[in-house]
Amino acid sequence: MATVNIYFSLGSNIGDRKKNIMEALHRMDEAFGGHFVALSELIETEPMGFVGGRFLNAAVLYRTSSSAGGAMDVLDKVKAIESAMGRTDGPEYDADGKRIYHSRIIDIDILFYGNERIDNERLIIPHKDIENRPFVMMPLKEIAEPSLKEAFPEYFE
Ligand code: PH2
Ligand code: MG
Ligand code: MG
Repeated sequence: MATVNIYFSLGSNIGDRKKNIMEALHRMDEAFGGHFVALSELIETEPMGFVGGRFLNAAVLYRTSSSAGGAMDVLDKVKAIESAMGRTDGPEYDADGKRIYHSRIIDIDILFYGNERIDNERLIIPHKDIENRPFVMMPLKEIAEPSLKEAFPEYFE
């Protein structure tokens, strides 16, 4: 069976952060039809780009059948999990078009979807700015397989 590797970043800075991340993983296992392949340590980080509580961040790898729905379907699934867990804020921008961030129960971001590069109104992959976000790159480097480093060496040198 042909498979695709999907790397995600997880973050929570409201409530019982560890429980939120564990619940997200449980829901992702269900949504993607199997247990994750690799999970990084959960690291505590200062919020970057806004004022709020400290985060727990992690990276996780799922391997799904490549005949499943594709990246947009994965996006729909993680957005549904965020909503089901009580996240209400949508993307918001300031007058200069810069993203405004809010504290959140759970954030699930798709970092890489196989070797695909995607850029549409809803989804940019590889995820934007990750090379400048230690809270993404530190956990990701723990779980990145050789195939990811070969496909995207610019993130791992
Ligand atoms: N997510 C952001 C913005 N800033 N800072 C930390 N430490 N962790 C995050 O997950 C995070 C952030 C946008 O999604
Ligand atoms: Mg995010
Ligand atoms: Mg997000």
